[in-house]
Amino acid sequence: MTSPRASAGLHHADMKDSILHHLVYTQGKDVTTAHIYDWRMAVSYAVRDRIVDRWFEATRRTYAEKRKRVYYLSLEFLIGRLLKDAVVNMRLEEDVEGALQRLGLDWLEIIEDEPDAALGNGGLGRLAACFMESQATLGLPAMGYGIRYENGLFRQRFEHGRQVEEPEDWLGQKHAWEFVRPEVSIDIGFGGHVQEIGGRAHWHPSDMLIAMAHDTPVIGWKGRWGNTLRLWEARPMHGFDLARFNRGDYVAAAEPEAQARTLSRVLYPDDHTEQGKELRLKQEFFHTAASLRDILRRFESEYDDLKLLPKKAAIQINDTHPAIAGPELVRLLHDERGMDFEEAVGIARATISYTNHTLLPEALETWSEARMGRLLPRHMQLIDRIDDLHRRETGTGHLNAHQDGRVHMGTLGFIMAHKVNGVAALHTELMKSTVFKDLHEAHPDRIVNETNGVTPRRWLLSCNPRLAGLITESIGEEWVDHAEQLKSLEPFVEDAGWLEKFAAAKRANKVDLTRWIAENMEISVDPDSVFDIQVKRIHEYKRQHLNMLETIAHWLEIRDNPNADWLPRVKIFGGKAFPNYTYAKEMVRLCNDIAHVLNSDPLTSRYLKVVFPENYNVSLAERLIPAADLSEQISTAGKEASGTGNMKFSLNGALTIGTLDGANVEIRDLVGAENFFLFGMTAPEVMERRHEPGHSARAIAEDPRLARAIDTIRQGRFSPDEPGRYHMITENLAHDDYFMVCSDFSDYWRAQREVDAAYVQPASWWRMAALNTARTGWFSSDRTIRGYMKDVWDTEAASLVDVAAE
Ligand code: 26V
Repeated sequence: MTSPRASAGLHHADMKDSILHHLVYTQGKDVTTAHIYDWRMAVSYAVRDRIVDRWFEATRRTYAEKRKRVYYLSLEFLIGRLLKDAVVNMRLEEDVEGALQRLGLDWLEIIEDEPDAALGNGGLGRLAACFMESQATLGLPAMGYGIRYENGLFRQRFEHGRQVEEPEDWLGQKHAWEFVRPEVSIDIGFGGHVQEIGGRAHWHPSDMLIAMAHDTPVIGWKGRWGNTLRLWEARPMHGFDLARFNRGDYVAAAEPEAQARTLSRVLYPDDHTEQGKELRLKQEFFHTAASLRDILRRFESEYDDLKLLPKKAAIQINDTHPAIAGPELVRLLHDERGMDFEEAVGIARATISYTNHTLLPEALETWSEARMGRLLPRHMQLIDRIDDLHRRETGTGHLNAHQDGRVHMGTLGFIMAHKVNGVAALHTELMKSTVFKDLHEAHPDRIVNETNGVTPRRWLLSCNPRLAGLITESIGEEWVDHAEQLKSLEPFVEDAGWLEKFAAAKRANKVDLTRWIAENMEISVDPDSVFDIQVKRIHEYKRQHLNMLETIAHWLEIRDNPNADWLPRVKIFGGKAFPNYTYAKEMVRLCNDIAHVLNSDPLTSRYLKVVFPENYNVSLAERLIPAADLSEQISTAGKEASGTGNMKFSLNGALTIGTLDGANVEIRDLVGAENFFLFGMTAPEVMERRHEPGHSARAIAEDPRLARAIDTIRQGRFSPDEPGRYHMITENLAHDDYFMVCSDFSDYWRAQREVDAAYVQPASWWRMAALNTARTGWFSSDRTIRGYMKDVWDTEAASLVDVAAE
């Protein structure tokens, strides 16, 4: 036996040797010439080496025990950086930090060298990433299928306050976590025609390309289980055309290759105006067809009875983006394997389930029958047969996926799934009463609720080590994979000494953020001010402009009375506006213009600052959320399906100012109404108010603060060189205001002043904050995944790999 000390030394030495080995033999670099990139790759490979055996073991067990597998099909996986995640879950921090110290390297610098893998737009993609981590932590045999976009979500820069988009080239460097699988190459066809021979349909596509797999291991907490994220890359069927090249036609020779590769080149921004783009439909089919073929191949290697498919595989489709899975699976079973059509539909339905993530009408995908018929002629026929069968089954005539010349992907998803779920209680109820009302009446057991969650490993343990340390010191570390145990923190909130430690952790996080803001933005903020944060995509329904109007009104009040004892606040905004969404881009610019004027106002800047860092992404979220006092969740009621940022903030001890929307409702129920700043109309009140003509004009007339804030923008106070710059926003607010910014303003203002009053009572503020942490363990994505396992997938976890035995 070695002493614990000596054994730690041994681990460091091991790790150091592995890092040096990879530096030399994998990176091909010498210590004297290595760049930070080389070191980061070497560290990643050394850590990866320690994951691979666990990962294989999990796969071997799944086969040996003939387990049902869950397949999560998603066009987006917003995974962010992976090195720290792997080190935290493998509990290798000490080894790695020790080794790096011996090598004279800085761990933080290594972590930050990794590009942020932004293969998603926002909540939906990040949810998929949290689910992958929870599935691995629970030991659920599962696989994620996505696209290996060469360019993820664009990088955002501000030029004179305006958003400029730049390509994000995360694969510009080698990706340390993936294994290429050239042997898993699947042919995918498009276009062409359908031929009937002897009563059977044969699809003869006119264009073919190849989907090639790249696998990334996803390791769960303590490395007890590992699953795979399989991302497809599009490749040409016939690469370079040598004959053309030899004829001197150089550009044309490279054409097929360029064309095919375009398919996995870009992530489509969640920009509802982008809809109807052929390339997007191609991506959706490419992703879904490759994944289903891979799933069936694996299934057929283990079983020879296709009827067993629903017992051995659960296919979850993340929003409608992979909803073509229904007809495609029917095609594979019926056309290609000769199964009876109705039986094929039954098997497909029993295997597939669909998650809806939005009820915004403009975000519900539809494709024109012409486009769908041209690109996927056989699927178009199958969709009509599926509609026909569904009509006979339900005795209805109006629930078709193919309607009015378009294919409605939400309806298709619904009728080809055995379960359809919403992502928060309110959202699920709204699904039943609005968009899916008729379908719900025809299938009253199909819609279920699975409230979203977030992984506490990344969103507390890893991003907030100070708070995580205090929690573990107080209640032990079991909360990390049993987050409901955070409840045992409740008695501590009565202990003044403990609350001081809680407050100290938050303060230290705020000091870190203060330093980051100073270094990166040259803005100095006071860490004793209220850190008030709204980070999410920029969208009218999320109402960043409501926050901005309140900021302006508050600023004007301070100016009226600059010598009063104002509580200092820092308003932090973060988020991207989608490239063609003009209104959202105007919101970005307005926010930057406001920041410019307020931050340089000598009368007020001590009390109020606005900070809007560029390029909000997962890594920036990890930095901001632990430092928040106040979380802004202020969407128009009924519009935010769930939100997941809201959960991350509460878990990290921020109080929420929010509407009764999405999961805010459940957060408030759990943390207690007295620990939540509620304001605004409810979803039914919003629907009613919309019918009242002139609602916004009336709200403005009734609240002089609001009127003055809007006037201040209108007069060009934030755009003196171009007073009419924000015409679009001010006119919209005054005359239309679909999202009820004006109607909710007065109540929002009231709630904000309640925040001020609460913050100056530190003992009760920190008690409220700590209760937020103690009572939001339920929002762990482990709980969400258990819900899907029971209500949707009908699966059980495998026995976890016994790490201690190794
Ligand atoms: C729609 C489209 C349509 C055009 C092409 C690209 C694209 C990409 C994504 C989307 C769907 C957006 C739906 C979405 O992201 N919903 C969010 O899902 C979160 C996770 O459930 C939830 O917390 C948010 O409230 C919800 O807005």
